[in-house]
Amino acid sequence: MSLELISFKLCPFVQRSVITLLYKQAPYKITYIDLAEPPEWFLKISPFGKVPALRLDDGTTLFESAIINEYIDDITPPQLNPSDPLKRAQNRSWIQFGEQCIVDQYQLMMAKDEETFDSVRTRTLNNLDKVEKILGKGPWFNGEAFSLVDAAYAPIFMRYDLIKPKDDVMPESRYPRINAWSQALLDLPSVQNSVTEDFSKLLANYIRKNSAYAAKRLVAATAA
Ligand SMILES: N[C@@H](CCC(=O)N[C@@H](CS)C(=O)NCC(=O)O)C(=O)O
Repeated sequence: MSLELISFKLCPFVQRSVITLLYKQAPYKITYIDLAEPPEWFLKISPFGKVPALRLDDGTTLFESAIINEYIDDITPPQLNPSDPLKRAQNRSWIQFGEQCIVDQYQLMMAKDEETFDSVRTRTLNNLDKVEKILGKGPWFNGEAFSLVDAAYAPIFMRYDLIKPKDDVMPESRYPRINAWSQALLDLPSVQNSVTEDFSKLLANYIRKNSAYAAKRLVAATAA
C-alpha cells in the first residue's frame, strides 16, 4: 500500500500525520500544495478542501488528521492506539480537544489587536490548564507508551517553542507536566523531522504577513 500525504508546509494538522508516519517508520510520499491557491486536482480529492488528505494507491482519499492517524496506525502494527476500548475512547477525546488548542494557538498568531490577543491568550491558558490536569507522570500522555495523543499535541508545542510569546502561555510554574511532555516530544526525531528545514522562517513570515500586532507580541516573528 503506498501512502501520499497532501500537505501545506505550515499546517499543524498535517504535522500530526507526518509525526505518526515517521514514528511508525511507514514509507510515504509527501506532496505540498499552496492552500491560498489550491490546485484543481486537490479540490477534487479533498471534499472540504482541507489538508491533510491521505491518498492511497487505489485512488481512495482520507481526510481529517485524527482519522488519518488511526488508519496509519491500523495498517502499520504494532498499534500506538491503546487496545483497551475505554482508554482508546479517552485518548480520542483528548485528541479532539487538541484541535481546540491548535485553534487557540492559530488565533493568537493572527490576533489583530490587543483586546483580541489578550482574550485568546486567556482562553489558551484555561484550555492548557485542562491538559495539565489530565497529564500523569509521563513521559508521554499515556505514561510509558507513545500514542496518537502525543502525535496530536506535538505540533502545538513546537510552535510555542518557536514563536515564544513574550508573555508566556506555557509557564513552567503553572504547567510543569505540559512542559516536561513538550520537552520529551521536542527531543524526539520523529517530531524534529516532521517539518521542512525552512519551517521557523516560514512561520515567522506568515505571522508578520497576517498580523503586525501579533508579530509584536511573539518573539520569533519580531526577529530579523
Ligand atoms: N479537523 C481538520 C482540520 C484541518 C484544517 O483545518 N486544515 C487547514 C490547514 S492547517 C486547511 O486545510 N484549511 C483550508 C480551508 O479551510 O479551506 C483535521 O484535523 O484534519
